[in-house]
Amino acid sequence: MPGVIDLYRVRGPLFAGIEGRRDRAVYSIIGAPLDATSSYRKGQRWAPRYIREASENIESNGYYVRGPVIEDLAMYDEGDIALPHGDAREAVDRIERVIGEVAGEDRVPVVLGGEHTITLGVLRGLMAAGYSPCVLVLDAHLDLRNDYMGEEVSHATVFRRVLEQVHPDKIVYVGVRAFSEEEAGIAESRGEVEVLYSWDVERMGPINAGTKARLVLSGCRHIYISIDMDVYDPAHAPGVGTPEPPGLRPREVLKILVEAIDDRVVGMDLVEVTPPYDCGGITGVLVAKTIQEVLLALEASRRHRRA
Ligand SMILES: [Mn+2]
Repeated sequence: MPGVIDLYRVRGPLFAGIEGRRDRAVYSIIGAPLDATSSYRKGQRWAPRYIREASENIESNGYYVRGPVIEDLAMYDEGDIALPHGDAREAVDRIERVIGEVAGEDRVPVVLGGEHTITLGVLRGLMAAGYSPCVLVLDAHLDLRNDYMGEEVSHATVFRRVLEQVHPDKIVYVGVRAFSEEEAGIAESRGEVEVLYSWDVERMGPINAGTKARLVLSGCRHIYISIDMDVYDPAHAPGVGTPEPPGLRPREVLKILVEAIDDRVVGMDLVEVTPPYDCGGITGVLVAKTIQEVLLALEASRRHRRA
């Protein structure tokens, strides 16, 4: 029987306000507060707490996903990984070790960044746990430079390192609209990379774009999702490290996601939220809503498979 303390105690912020139980968890919420290499706006290290706080203050039902609500999910909020602020390589190594353990215990890591560089550590951790997932990336950028200002492990190079060191079965980008010539060349020359540019999404509409992404992922045994919040138009997500107008609208992004994904997802990250540059909490509530809609889509897919 719950005591008075359970009625009146407040702990947190915790993702969606849910403390959860680790021994029963399917999803592990983990913060990776890194902003070591941010080239324009810094402050991604403040994002995990900011996202949790916003997530405690939105409603728990889905927008496109009907049925499950967020309280139905077996979630556990692990807290944040302690990361050194000036050392991206050491941070990536620590993330790899933590995620390797979480995935090895059969939980799906839901990682709150942090700059985009953290994705390299999460994917390495999943590989250490025996997964070789396809990767669905929502991002305004390709992040395929070989180095950025001499740094090889950086938010601007993260998927070049992923291609070299992690070898996913396939990478599918959605919403890309900003890249250098070098990056476009890499994307074109690698057979495992598919790009649905922002203008493709505009032409096809979100349902067809989601269906296209699903088709590309159809042969994949496992899927990893990386969502850079700058995929949204800066009007909807101003609090990001490198905003790039014009971008996708919230209903487009959510529709694409729910069309494209299912319970083959073994991990995800939400990156580049930069609270000091947010306005009125817009980016905070949108990132919380995005995570929630994805988790509900995965839960609906699990239920459908069991039925
Ligand atoms: Mn980006």
